[in-house]
Amino acid sequence: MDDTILEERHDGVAKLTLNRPNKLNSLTADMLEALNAKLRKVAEDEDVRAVMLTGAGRAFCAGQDLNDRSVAPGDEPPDLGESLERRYNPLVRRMRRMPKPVVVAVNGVAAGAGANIAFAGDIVLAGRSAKFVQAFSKIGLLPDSGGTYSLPRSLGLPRAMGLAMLGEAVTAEQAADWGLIWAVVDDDTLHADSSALAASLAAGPTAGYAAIKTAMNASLHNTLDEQLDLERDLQRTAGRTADYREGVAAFIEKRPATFTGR
Ligand code: T3D
Repeated sequence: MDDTILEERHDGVAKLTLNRPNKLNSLTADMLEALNAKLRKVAEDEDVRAVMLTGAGRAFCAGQDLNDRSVAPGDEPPDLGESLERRYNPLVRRMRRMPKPVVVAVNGVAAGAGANIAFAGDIVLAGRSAKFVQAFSKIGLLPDSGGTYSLPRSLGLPRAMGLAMLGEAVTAEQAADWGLIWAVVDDDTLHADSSALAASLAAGPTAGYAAIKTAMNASLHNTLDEQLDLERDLQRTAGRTADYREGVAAFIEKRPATFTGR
């Protein structure tokens, strides 16, 4: 049985754990396919109202497993474009388009695609000892898994370019200061804090969160007029949900809302 991606369920949360700790959870083709399959399943499962992604051991993820990329002299090099097209790009699209919140708990180093997969989460918490490395330039590559999309937008071009070219590690504190992640917490409490956050999101207005994701992600390339139109359309749909009705009723009755995700 393949156990490189562990799945647990609690409180409406599907927790997925990258599980190859002795190789810093670096990603093989099988692992990426297993992760894609699990994300596809949880996206469709109405009992899952939030997703949490983390790593086992001392790392979150060291990116592509480079043992699978070593080429003997004279051999054909691997087609990295195909690897991205078939496995990494679908993964990033699935996270960004997942119609429910994705919490990423970065428990240690996140390097190469591992860093950019973390940044594809909606809310990223990192343990104080975690670090982020755009390791690609060290092996002659450019940031992938959405890195060249998300980094300039989060950081501006000068910092994005510096990280991509220099491949220097960014500490968790610096990542939070620079706006790459939501927050830093103590290593000891990362798991509990991330699980509690994911559980609280899973008890929230799921359809509203999906609309927030759609609007926020679209804003990165839309004009103001396009964005205003999109907000109008999404708000029309949100205004017809049971959760909106419940949220308003709870406010008026001065009680906590009980959201069902519908
Ligand atoms: O190829 C495609 O399909 C295209 C897509 C590409 C996406 C990418 O992600 S390309 C970038 C690949 N990742 C890297 O270049 C990062 C390589 N790793 C590192 O730079 C360092 O390991 C870290 C900065 C992540 C951590 O450093 P450190 O000193 O804490 O640990 P370490 O000693 O280097 O690694 C511990 C073990 O994990 C070691 O194995 P060993 O010697 O104990 O048996 C090391 O070889 C292994 N490991 C770490 N990263 C990878 C890896 N094994 C395979 N692939 C890795 N990426």
